[in-house]
Amino acid sequence: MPVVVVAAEPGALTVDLSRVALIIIDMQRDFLEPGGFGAALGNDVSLLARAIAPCRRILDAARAAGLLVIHTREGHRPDLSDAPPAKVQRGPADKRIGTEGPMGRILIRGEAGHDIVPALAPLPGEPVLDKPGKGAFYQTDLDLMLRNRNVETLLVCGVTTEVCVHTTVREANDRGYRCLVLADACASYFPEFHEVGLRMIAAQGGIFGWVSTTEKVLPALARAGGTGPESLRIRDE
Ligand code: TIU
Repeated sequence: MPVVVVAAEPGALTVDLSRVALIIIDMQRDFLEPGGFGAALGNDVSLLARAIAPCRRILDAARAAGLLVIHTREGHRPDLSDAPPAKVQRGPADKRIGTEGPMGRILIRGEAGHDIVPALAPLPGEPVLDKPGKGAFYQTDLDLMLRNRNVETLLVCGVTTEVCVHTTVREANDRGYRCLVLADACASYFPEFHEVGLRMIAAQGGIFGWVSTTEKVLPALARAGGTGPESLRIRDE
């Protein structure tokens, strides 16, 4: 697999494509469609739709390049035994985690709302990681999966930028992974939080990681198949 250089903030990042994984955070109906957890929190869920097409483009490219693709879902066991009371006991009583909504029980594994949106449905063999918290490392085997495959760089996309994406990037950064966050493939219910969240990642010399776009990363991934621009290649291994 080639080593490529990707344009990013705060500076270009050299990426060994043999050690990259794509992680798509929580692109679930519960966050993106009316009647789910995002809506129960009082949000305009339509704001997240803009991330679907860029996520799909990077997903297709990652699959074509043979990268490890990991999908995450935030949610809880039907008996709520893994849901902290402090998380459940928020908001109006009829719109809390575990209550019935139009897509089934809110944020509960196995319910329709917990599913990943059809455009980004995982393929057989792609790990789907169920997480009880905002961060994808908390109480999951993600770190083990990445270390077993010698992953050093994470391409990160999904929702929401300042909540589950940010928490995951912070967790990954502390564990020694290099995170390359794809701005257009992330979204927030609060556009200003999206913008500031991304700036927080790249500020101070990249205090949490790097920020780029699908447009900049796609040609680099194409190098894995030998078709991307030669100018992006540092060396083939
Ligand atoms: N509320 C909000 O912005 N996000 C979440 O609750 N979870 C995720 O970000 N996935």
